[in-house]
Amino acid sequence: MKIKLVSDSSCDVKALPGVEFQAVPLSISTEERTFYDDENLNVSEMMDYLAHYKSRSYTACPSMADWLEAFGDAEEIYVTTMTSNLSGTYNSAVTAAQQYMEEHPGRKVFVLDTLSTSAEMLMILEKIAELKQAGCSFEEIAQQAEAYRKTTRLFFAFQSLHNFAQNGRVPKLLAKTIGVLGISIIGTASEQGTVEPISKSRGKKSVLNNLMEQLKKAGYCGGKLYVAQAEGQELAEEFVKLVKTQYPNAATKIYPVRGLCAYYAEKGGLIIGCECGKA
Ligand code: X90
Repeated sequence: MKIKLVSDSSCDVKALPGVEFQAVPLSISTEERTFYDDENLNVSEMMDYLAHYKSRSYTACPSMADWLEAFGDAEEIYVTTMTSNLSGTYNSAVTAAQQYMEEHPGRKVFVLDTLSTSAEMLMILEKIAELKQAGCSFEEIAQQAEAYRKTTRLFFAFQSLHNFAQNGRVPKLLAKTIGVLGISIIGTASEQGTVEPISKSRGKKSVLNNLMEQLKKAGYCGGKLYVAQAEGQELAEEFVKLVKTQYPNAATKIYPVRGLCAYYAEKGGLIIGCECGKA
């Protein structure tokens, strides 16, 4: 049986060990250029270009055809998408899944709206891979992936919300209050899958301590913790160091974001996925 895991490119990885996997690119555009968030994208070149670009920029979700192409000829497909409350990605995946199953009776596609993205979505994908390798059935995996999603959380620390505001995904007024005086915003993915600001912090130390505090409040107590960073490697390392001093056994990982998350996280942004153990 041919099995495949598929997600949109906001998962920030290109491969998953031990399973067949494909990430479907979103795109990032200005009036002059379009960047596809695929294997060939040079993320730092895109970030430099955008930092100097003064006019409007925007993003677009994958089309139904993009999803169908990624499904290929697999018989059992597990799809994760970023939150349906900020993007059309989930809807296009569902439409593709319906068409795929109609055209190929007997094949199965499970589409999970993660109501999140990035590091939390990667943790869910890894869970699905783990369940498959443990021999779970399609129905068991669907049900357990949904249950696992409820135990994970996503937090972020961003130095700017300019691109979020420009695209109408957070209020313009909120974006104006940060980015000006070296202030960072800390926030989370809400239960509805929207951006929920928590607090503002000034200075590295205060950002890191504040983040740690929020994680603990959410029930974090040393589980898996992934940090996806947008040109914020140093800050990410300091954060993981802080986590490790309190939870030496935490399974942590730091890695660079791909294009879509780079666009929204902006320079210096951190996106943190973690197991919080609460359903
Ligand atoms: O359809 C599109 O054009 C894509 C829109 C994407 C909007 C969200 C991107 C999030 C990127 C930031 C993580 C922190 C906030 C998460 C809230 C769910 C990364």
